[in-house]
Amino acid sequence: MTTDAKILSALRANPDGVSGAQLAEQLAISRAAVWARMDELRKVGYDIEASPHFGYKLVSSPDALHADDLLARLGNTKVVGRDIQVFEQTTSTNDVVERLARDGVKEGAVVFAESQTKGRGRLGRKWSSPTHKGLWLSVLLRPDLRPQETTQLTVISATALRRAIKTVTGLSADIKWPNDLLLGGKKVAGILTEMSAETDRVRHVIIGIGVDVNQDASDLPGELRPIATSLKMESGDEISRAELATEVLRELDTDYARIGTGKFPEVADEWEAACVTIGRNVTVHIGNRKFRGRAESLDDDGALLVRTEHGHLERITGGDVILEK
Ligand code: BT5
Repeated sequence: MTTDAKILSALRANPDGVSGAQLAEQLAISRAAVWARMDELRKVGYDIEASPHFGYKLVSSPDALHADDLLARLGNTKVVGRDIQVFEQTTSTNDVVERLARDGVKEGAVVFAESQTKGRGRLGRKWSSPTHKGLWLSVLLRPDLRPQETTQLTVISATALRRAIKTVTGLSADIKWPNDLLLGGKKVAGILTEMSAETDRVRHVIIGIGVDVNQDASDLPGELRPIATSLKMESGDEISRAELATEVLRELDTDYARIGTGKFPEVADEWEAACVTIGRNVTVHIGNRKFRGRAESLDDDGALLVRTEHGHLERITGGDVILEK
């Protein structure tokens, strides 16, 4: 953890205040250095009171995402969030993480951007990423999985994201296979899983997560208004993006560990219970191919099993699954 992350951690652990002397001792730096760091933190929007009596006290945190703050809030995780970077703007956080992956960075690295100029969905679609309104992040993983098992990672991302949203807002999102979270039938989050693999071995996987957090209806592009929503629009409250971001990473770390210890079936059960696709009649589009059927369940790799009109069981790992009315 950086010095700033340690300071923010200590301030959060001591809501009534912590003395400069105590902080200096804990961090093995001088009291003047503590004072200088507090000044820097104030410049990026932290409201920190200083009194001779109570020492330093954190009054409020800015809405902007700040890597040190996220690290401090997250504390120790097994893998996800070992390293966090925040960019004010980037093309796509998945591109940034792709470069980290090629540079050999360890799994668990996370990149957030306050806005993306080329945020993308699957199949080259655009992802709207307005500044400071949502969470736009990507996570680098190097799982011990075969390429065909990586759908498991989209599944765990959806369950992790769903729990994080529930904890922070109280809202229960529905999951639509494979990568959408819906509130009131409208999309509030999407997941883009990109993989680099050899024939039978995954090199790395990038999980891109987009969550619409504090948009008002007027922040949504016209074409998205009928189909998208935000946590603020659904709950009526402005949501702390830093708190949600921390919770998402913590839950993802938990579910990633569940995969590593052979507990994917447990996650799959949780996913199925929240899924609006299972048990529904669907139309499946894969490239130029289109067929109808009934979504039955997830298999052990996380693929969707669809019983076609002709009675065959099809295993779906990509494409679009449209729910019929
Ligand atoms: C997805 O694709 O849902 C995956 C979205 C992943 C976005 C994250 S943000 C961080 C990381 N960096 C990236 O560049 N991407 C990831 P898909 O299922 O193909 O859905 C795309 C469709 O969702 C679009 O065609 C629109 O109809 C709709 N859409 C676009 N922006 C949206 C938004 N902000 N909220 C809800 N729906 C949106």
